[in-house]
Amino acid sequence: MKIIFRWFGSNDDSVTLEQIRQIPGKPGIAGTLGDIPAGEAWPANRIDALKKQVEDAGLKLEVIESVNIHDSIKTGAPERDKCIENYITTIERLGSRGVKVICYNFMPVFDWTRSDLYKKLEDGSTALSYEQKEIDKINPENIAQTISKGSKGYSLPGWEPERMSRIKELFAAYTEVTEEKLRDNLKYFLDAIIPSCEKYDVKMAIHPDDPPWGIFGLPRIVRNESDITKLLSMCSSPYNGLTLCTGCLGASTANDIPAMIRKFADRIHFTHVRNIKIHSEGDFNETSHLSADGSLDLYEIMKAYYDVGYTGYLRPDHGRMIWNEQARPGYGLYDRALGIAYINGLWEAINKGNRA
Ligand code: DNO
Repeated sequence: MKIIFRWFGSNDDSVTLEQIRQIPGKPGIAGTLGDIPAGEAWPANRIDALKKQVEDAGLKLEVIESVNIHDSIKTGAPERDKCIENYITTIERLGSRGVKVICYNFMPVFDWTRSDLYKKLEDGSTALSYEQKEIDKINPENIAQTISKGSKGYSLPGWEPERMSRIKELFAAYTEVTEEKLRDNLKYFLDAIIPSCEKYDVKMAIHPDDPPWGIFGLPRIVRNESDITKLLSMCSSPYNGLTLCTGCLGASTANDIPAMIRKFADRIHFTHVRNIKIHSEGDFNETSHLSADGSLDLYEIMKAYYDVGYTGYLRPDHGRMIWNEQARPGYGLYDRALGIAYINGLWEAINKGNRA
């Protein structure tokens, strides 16, 4: 496996490349150009500048998280063909500069959703949390304001103010989009882009819906094993793959993460490894990565990756805010660096134990 660290760029991240370089094992970077609106082609000079910046810091840029999908592609609106053409241009530009994996999602309107970005845990740290009854109280038009206000000035991935200002319009665009249509639209997108992915050796890695159940009446199609089986079989190229996010899928007790890793092994190109504490179905908060702190067994997860001979990319995911760090919710340095140290420890122990 190749360990990497998500980095939002020098204007949008409190963590620096120099800090990342000092994390044990010197992870690579999952980078992005977050200011380029979904639907536009990423300019070659911007990609070059990002790559140079990462490489000048002694790190590698082989994963992009994310190249976002324009809503017209998800709803099947007429502008989708232009947006897909631009997406292909982005794939070609990224691939010819050494990018191997693009992480993306196909969630309507919102990326991940939480009811609290700073839930106080009993040790005084804070973490992202999700309580269904709080979500049910919210008019989705206001959740955008609530979430961005709570983010202490950081723009949140998938919650960009420009998109959220069009939220009414976006909801309206999805009224006719059933799960079946959304799936057809994903297939249309994949059929169009995968030949370029194959040519430029760029693997697509879809991120599951977070949380992995329906919210606000919007359709969802990447929630569980059956959804994933459908999406992988709708386009059988290995370039149509997964970002297996343990904490995201793991929020539903019906999802057995080690079993999913074993089942989908050859199509997992990227994994987010994190832990969550489930209080009851539909209510959870994020925790440190440690198995004992949450509901997921990280040893069993890493063992499954070891057993399938995982060689893809892995990153720690959402950390808590600890030691008074001020950072983008979920994306501080300290708790994610602890996560990497722990994951490396599990991996080394599994590896050496296996040889004994
Ligand atoms: C949350 C992330 C997601 C992920 C996107 C991929 O923190 O895991 O925002 O990057 O869903 O497009």
